[in-house]
Amino acid sequence: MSPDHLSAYIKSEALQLGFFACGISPVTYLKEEARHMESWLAQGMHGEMTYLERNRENRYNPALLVEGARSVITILYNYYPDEKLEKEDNYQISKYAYGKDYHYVIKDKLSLLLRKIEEKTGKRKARVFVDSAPVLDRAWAQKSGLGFIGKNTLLIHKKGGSFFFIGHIILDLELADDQKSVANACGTCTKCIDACPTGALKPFQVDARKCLSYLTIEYRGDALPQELKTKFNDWIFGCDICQDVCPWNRFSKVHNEPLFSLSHQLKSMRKTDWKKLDKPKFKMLFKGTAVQRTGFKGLKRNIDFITY
Ligand code: B12
Repeated sequence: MSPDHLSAYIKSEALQLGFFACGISPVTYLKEEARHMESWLAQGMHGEMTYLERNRENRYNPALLVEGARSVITILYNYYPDEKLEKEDNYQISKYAYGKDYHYVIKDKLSLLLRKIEEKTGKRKARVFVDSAPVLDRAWAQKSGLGFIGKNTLLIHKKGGSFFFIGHIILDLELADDQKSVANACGTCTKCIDACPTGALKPFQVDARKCLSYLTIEYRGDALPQELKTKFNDWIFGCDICQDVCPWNRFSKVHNEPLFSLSHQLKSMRKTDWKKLDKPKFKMLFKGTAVQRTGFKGLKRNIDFITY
């Protein structure tokens, strides 16, 4: 099968599996992105996410992650929900964490896609990646023509918005790549920057130390910064503000993954319930979800911080 036919086959199988979009890029060294990441790290903008300091060369060069790597296949998986948490008398959790943990859901699907590829090409040297690996997910999505990097630093698809997860298969297969790149389409809009309650955003740059997503999920300290106490806007896990205000998200479409749907128990929670949250209830509500990353102790810290 020629690289062109194989690429067309891979993309149609990816859409069959429910992915919103699929793009392909040849493995290259991410020189520009490396420069930006080095300066971002040097300014300490990653806060306590020291894992971002490790494996830097792997992050900039996928050929170090998979022997003989030739192509990066990138998928977008939609998580925009039909039902959202009630805003009235309630605390907020990011839409990406409503249902089951996306790392497992997407890894399973990418493994299925890899099997489909190997049915055509025989066994490959290949690995699947979603979020937690030393791979610059948005950079490969952009290089594969799947969208542009917005001023909120997220990958924005012009027909679908930004409520997507990004995943990859990096493999030793020469493929026809998507030569097209999508030009930035933020124009003069600064809605995300203006709406961020903590001023964490500058055009194309997040100071993670001020980002509510970082503070509610990644920051492990016992005490959250007092000066930001009134800025949490009821967010207790993650934050969607810079996406909710983005005009490109008027194109968001409801996802097709039942595992990402809100449970009725979570839907029925209100502020009094959150204040009374105990470990057994936490387990019942969040087993197998991304909220496990902050754990009961972390979520309780976030709730107490904005409640008392
Ligand atoms: C660390 C991290 C965070 C950190 C830091 C965020 C950040 N922007 O870096 C925190 C905890 C704050 C965070 C928050 C969120 N995250 Co996060 N995060 C990551 C992670 C693990 C690494 C990102 C990274 O490498 N950052 C390094 C810095 C340097 O990146 P950067 O400042 O954006 O700059 C990059 C580019 O913009 C580019 N760049 C910057 N300036 C310029 C200028 C030029 C000229 C060029 C060419 C390039 C360039 O180069 C840099 C390197 O790629 C990725 C997964 C992955 N492995 O990539 C997920 C990831 C980016 N997050 C994701 C999500 C969903 C979120 C949240 C929406 C979750 C939530 N609702 O709470 C928020 C959004 C906040 C925001 N506006 O970014 C998704 C984004 C999907 C998408 N559509 O883009 C990802 C891709 C995970 C996934 N696989 O789906 N996240």
